[in-house]
Amino acid sequence: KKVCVIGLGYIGLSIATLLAHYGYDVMGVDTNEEIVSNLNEGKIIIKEPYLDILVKDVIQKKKLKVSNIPCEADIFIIAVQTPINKYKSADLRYVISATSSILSYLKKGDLIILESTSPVGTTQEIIKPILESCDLEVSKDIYLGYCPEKVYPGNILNELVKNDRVIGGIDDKSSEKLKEFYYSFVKGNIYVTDIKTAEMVKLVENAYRDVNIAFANELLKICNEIDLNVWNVIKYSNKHPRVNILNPGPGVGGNCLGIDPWFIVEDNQDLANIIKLSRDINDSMPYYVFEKIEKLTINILGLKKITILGITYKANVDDIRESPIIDLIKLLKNAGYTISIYDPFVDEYEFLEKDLIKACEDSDLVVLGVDHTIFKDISFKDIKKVMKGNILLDTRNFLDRKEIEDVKFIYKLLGDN
Ligand code: SAJ
Repeated sequence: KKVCVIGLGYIGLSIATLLAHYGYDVMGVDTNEEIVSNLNEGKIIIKEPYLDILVKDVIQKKKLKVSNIPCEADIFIIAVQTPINKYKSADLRYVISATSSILSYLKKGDLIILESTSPVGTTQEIIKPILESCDLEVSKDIYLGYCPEKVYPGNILNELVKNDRVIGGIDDKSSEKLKEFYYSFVKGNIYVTDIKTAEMVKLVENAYRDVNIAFANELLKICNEIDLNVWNVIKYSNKHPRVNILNPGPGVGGNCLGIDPWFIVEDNQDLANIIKLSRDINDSMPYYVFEKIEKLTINILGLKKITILGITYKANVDDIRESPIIDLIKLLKNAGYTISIYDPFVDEYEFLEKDLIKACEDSDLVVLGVDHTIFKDISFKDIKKVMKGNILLDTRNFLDRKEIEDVKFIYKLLGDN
């Protein structure tokens, strides 16, 4: 069977590659010429474990082809981004143009799947009318469904296969076709429900995680005020069999948790209170870290240099989209701090140094922004030698306090006074 995947970001490229690996003839489509030409040469700019090896293999075997225009296929998967605009409202232009782009390639019997995380109602109210603007009728000539991805960046290829799916078809036949298709490569369970429920479930999963993290961040602020170590409070609370609080930190980033909850808020302004407040609490964290840095450096005279270790939105990925550390850097920059950054996952960014020691030269304060596993190997003794100051702020409770203090750093954990 032929599959055409529209959108070759983290999700689209991964699913296209996996399907090609499972024997489908796949056409991956992206309007970005650079992505297409790079992939055609077997080059991939996304850093995701094993993806580069698999992409090279399926491109070489010609099971995956890449182009900037779609082609005829039996199954079309739409996996483009659904960002929010400055009013926190879903920007569906990519979903709309992706759907429009396949119209002239559709034929009777085709199955169209929306995988992009979308506001409730998108498949029925936006995608269906566009598909029917050609002379094919949904449910009679072509089939339509929603199947969001639930993969975890850093472990995408594994989770694409292993995770359970909650999917919805526009009618029974569509659901049947969706189920058959996903069972051809998914090893998890596939639960079939109606489209709107499937759309809402995807939003709820990420909103749930966002609310839980906001709770942890609120606890951090409270514990700071009453001089308690929030990390211990959470650790011991989680010993209860029915309590599972996530980690506080410098804020919530990425393309999912900081965006998807707004799709619920937008459509339910009067009711979505906790969800909206949680977004605001999580968005306040970079400013909270900034204020902490101001306090820690208040007695330093003249230019103040801050070194940031890690700027991606979370550990062990290369993605800096919506990263709270990027927000922190903007605040520091506006306040006149000299900044240098060390993040081996990132190839290019203002203030980025390729060498850790160089990044720390003459620095007054080092901030651990992201808990990349490789940061465990850093020699803080070497860093200390080249620094002007001696303060280290750990925003993730990742480093070993004793080890850091042994080399004469003042170790501050986010939440400490
Ligand atoms: N974070 C915390 N504290 C925590 C966990 C995370 O502050 O305890 C922060 C991270 O540092 C990061 C942000 O939250 O900035 C988001 O990270 P994440 O670990 O929640 O995961 P994502 O955004 O990479 O992936 C999420 C996952 N959703 C859920 O687990 C419910 C993934 O399964 C989804 O497929 C993905 O969103 C998506 O594409 O929607």
